[in-house]
Amino acid sequence: MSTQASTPSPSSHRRRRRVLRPLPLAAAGLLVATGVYALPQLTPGASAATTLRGYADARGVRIGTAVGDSALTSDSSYTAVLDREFNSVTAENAMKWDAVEPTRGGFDWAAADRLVAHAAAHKQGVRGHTLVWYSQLPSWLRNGDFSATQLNSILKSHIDTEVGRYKGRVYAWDVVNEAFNDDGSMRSSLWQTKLGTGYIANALKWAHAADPAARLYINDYNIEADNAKSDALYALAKQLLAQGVPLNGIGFQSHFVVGKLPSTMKANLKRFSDLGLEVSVTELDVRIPLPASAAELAQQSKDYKTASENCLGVPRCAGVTVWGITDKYSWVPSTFTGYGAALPFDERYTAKPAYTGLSKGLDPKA
Ligand code: G2I
Repeated sequence: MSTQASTPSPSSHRRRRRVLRPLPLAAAGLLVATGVYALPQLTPGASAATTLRGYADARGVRIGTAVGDSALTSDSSYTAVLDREFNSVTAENAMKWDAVEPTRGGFDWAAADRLVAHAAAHKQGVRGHTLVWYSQLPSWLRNGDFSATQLNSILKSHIDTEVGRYKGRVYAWDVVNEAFNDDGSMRSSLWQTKLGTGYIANALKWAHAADPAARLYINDYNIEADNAKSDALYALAKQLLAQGVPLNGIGFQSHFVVGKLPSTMKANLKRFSDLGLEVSVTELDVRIPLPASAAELAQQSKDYKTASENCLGVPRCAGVTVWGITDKYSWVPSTFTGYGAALPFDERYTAKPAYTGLSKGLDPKA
């Protein structure tokens, strides 16, 4: 059984045989030039070694954060920390279906474009989140009563358009998000019900055709431990790879409760890495029952360190993304009543012990 509390519902066709983590930065540049491997915009020396991004740059990995559009556009304290500490960004909501295609064929790229432009200006890579999900679908799509044929072509056209728009500017996509139930069965969704599990392979193939260099992920929560859900995903990933489907990585969201990191996390990530897949921690946060005590903040620091080490200690770990910078804007308190304080910075942008824990987890010399 998972030790995590479950997250409530809110919320080249072959695998590449490279080892990501120890790749020297000079070699990374060379491979980018040859088109074999795209790890864009890592900028060694661009940031002080003692920032999160300084440590991550030195290791050739990503330290990312989810970014909300309102904070990006209205809070200069927020952007100062964002640009000092992170070499990767994920749109917290701006690239989801309801945000980009609110009416059929009517696209609104304003917020997504803002983030992609900000990232380019600050030498940050972009993780795209997310193309196929059961949640945050616009009402025209949810209520459209489309046939399987229509839905298939709607999905293809959405993926072609969104991935195509950001071709070369998004280094990895969460193509499929949260496709499984905790017991390992497929989650009931518009896609699963109308199209069957084959929608996953199709989505990956379409995304690959739209941007062959982007790393294509399946992303989920409660798969950090060795459990029924991660077993089911492992079986699917193995099958997709055997079929030559362009799956490049698995995203482990990692929404944890303080003191309850699964003890099997590292071994579990390693078994996916052993398949030749990249692994990434994509949405890390560690929530605490409020008010947080000094002991809980100290434990949270250890949890951030352990979670990042659990990924970076595995071959093919591409990096760690936290699901927000500051407790000021975290999704946690509105979803888990009585919990909060889940992120590395407090509401006033003071670094918490968790920041130090995350730094230690990233530090190549630690
Ligand atoms: O729920 C946490 C995350 C779980 N994994 C997938 C992620 O995409 C998900 O992110 C959260 C965002 O952090 C929230 O900000 O996804 C939620 C939606 O499922 C986001 O919340 C929504 C609010 O529920 C809406 O009321 C709001 O309109 O954000 C929307 C845009 O601000």
